[in-house]
Amino acid sequence: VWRDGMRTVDKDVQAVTRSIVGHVQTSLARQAYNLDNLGAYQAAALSARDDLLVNWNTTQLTFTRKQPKRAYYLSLEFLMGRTLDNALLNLGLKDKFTDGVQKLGFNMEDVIEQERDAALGNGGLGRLAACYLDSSASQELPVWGYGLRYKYGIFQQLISPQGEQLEAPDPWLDNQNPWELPRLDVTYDIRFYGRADRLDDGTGRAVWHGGQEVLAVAYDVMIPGYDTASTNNLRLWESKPQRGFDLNSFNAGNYEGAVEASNSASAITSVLYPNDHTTCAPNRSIPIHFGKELRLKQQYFWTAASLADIMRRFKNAGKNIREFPDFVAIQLNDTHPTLAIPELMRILIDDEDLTWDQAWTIVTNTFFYTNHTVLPEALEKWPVPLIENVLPRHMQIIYDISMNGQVLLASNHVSDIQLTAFVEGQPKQVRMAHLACIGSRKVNGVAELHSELVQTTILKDFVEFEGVSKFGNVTNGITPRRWLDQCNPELSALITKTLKIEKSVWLKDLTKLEGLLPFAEDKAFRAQWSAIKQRNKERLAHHVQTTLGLIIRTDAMFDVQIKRIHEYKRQTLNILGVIHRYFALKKMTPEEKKKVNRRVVFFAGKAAPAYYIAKLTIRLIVNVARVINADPDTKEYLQLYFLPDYSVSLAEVLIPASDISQHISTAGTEASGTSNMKFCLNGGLLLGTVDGANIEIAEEVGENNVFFFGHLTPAVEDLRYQHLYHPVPIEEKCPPLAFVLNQISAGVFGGDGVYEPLLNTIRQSDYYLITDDFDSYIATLEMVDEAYLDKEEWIKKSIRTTAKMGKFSSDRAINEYAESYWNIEPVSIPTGG
Ligand code: 26V
Repeated sequence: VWRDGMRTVDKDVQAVTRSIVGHVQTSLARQAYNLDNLGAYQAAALSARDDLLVNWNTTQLTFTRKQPKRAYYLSLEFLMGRTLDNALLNLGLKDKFTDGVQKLGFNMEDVIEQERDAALGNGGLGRLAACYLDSSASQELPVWGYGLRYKYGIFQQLISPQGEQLEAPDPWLDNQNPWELPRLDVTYDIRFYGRADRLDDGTGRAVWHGGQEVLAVAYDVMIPGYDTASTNNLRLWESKPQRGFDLNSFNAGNYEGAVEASNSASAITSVLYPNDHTTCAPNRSIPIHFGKELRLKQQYFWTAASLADIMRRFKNAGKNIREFPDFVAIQLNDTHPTLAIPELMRILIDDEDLTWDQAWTIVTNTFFYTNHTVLPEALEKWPVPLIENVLPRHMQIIYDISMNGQVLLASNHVSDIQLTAFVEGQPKQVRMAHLACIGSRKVNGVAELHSELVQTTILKDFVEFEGVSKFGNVTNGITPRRWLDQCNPELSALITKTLKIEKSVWLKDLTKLEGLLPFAEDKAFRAQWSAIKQRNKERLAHHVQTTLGLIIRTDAMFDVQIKRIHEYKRQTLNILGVIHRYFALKKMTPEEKKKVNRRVVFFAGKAAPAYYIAKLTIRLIVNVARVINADPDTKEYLQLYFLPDYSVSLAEVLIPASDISQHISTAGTEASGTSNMKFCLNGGLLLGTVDGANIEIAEEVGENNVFFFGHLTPAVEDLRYQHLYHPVPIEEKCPPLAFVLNQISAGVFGGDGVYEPLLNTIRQSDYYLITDDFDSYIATLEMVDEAYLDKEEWIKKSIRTTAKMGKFSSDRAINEYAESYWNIEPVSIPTGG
């Protein structure tokens, strides 16, 4: 029996237990009576997978039959987190499975916790890709993801007794992965190095030959939509040596040579690169060359395999190559897949015999490019000699694209020929954002302010040249399925009860949350709302106690900053604020302290392994925590924790427990932010700068429900200029901050001078404007305290915030891409399997 296109009601609890026990015996080859939690998880996952597979098959069959235009989301990162809970909720089977595993003697929460996160991403960019896959499937849009199947995801973070970050590999595939389907029959040969010889037949074609060939093998991950049978696909590539690789060396007795060739092929998809926002060392002077070639090979391996696969599917449909853009849209998630542009040119010219102009028309109608940062150190540039060596044919094509752009310019009487000369510098480098821009149909940023900055800074020349209509904005979004229903089940249930509509209605149209607004005035409702927040704090405290052995008080405001550690995100501003508060508390009389708002401050986040200043920031936080939490004068009023190994599943516990969260980047630096949306959706208030999506959140929830501080974007450049040419000593500019810095230097938090390089970034050029924003930050923190002490008013703000978050559903965002960019439409999937 199917309901609304879903197979749910038919499957009773008995059928669930039967299926799970069946998998215990036949798939796991174990006995049900001595099963542990891990075994129960594996069997439950395999059972859920059976249900997903039925829907997945129907969906793919429908696409093959109907041949709709499809969109492909190319992303080097997909930060999926855990799958079981999400799959069961989307299938509508959570309750049945909860009962079923209980009948077998297990607790569902413990079973769910056995799953390791799929952590194939660094942060916001990768998690955004995961949210977009959920929304695409939920809205029955024909969208496939393409990425890499890294053997090791983002490193595991350990904190040493000194407070240093240590990195350990993340062997996430060690327990087998029930969510992937190896497609050993879907493979492509990918070439590297060798030579590209232009044919002298006047066609511009070339032959690329020799070098190394590596095999790409497909692994498919099912992406279930919510409350629909529609189940999309995420295809991840693994690199392997070709069969019969280097047989010559092997036969000649050169076993080492043969093994080396094999290792170098497997190396391509062995590990996710952990440094987001840095293509070179963060001190902006020492470029890191180490590993650059492997990263380029990752990018090409993945784009070439994906394009070959897309092309094969297109051709199987029997269409003419000129119709390619009518059936295929390809979204470039940042510049990482930009090589797809010269690669498609290569296929069309060298393999399909098209002319340059014919090929260019197809390419520029197929690709769409999303920019995710304007920070100069994060913009990808590849040295020409490196590309020439690894991808000789692509370097020729890139030069041709650059030259053609310039011919066009000259014929348009544009004087500044430099414009599209995106191969520039000494040594020569290719600016990938420029290549992505010129090769795409449209370009977008990820929040209003950011999209504006893209058009006025890094791609300014292209706006003049190509017209502003090529450029747009799609403000990021988050899936309310994972980021409310799954992570905060009690709040989800209260919302459903209060709105008096089915859960599936508001989860698919999040603007329905506005119906909560009148209940902000309802005292009994407020009591329920705040009781849930309290239980979520206790759930977090329990989690921290069982995993870290720390006792956290829950009768305090929970203040959270969780994100990658980076100077521009200003965790330093936060920790300096904490230290300031600590000394203020130390000076208070017992009477004064009684009026203080109790605070527990949480940090979590990873630092890129080579990012020295970010690692020092972690060390400072950990050591300040050690002092503050042990100080009998203050520990009742202020606690501080750095929770190690931040992940999607840790976020799912932290976010629902937060009263306030901090998003305090220097204005103009955070493209959007997405955790800001997650906190607000869960009724946490926002303390932030006028940056990224914070601005649009404030527009929605009203400025009186957020806490804003700090200088605005237009002031930033001037302030930096002042720092360099008219520096004012901190003692004069900001005495409270000078005091805090001096205490750290004096060793109050230990360290024996280790923090000096971190402190000097502030004392010297202060690129991220800590000295300019500190006073308004402290003043705003005091306003937050005051507001929190008025409990009823605070809860009202919390309810109003959740109620106005409808805009930030990733369903809205993905619809904007589908309609205004890709031109694709939903395909309804027949029920029945
Ligand atoms: C850049 C690089 C540079 C080369 C080495 C590896 C690597 C890996 C990732 C990146 C991407 C940096 C851009 C990024 O992650 N941007 C974030 O995107 C989020 C989703 O749009 C957005 O919410 C954040 O504000 C933005 O920082």
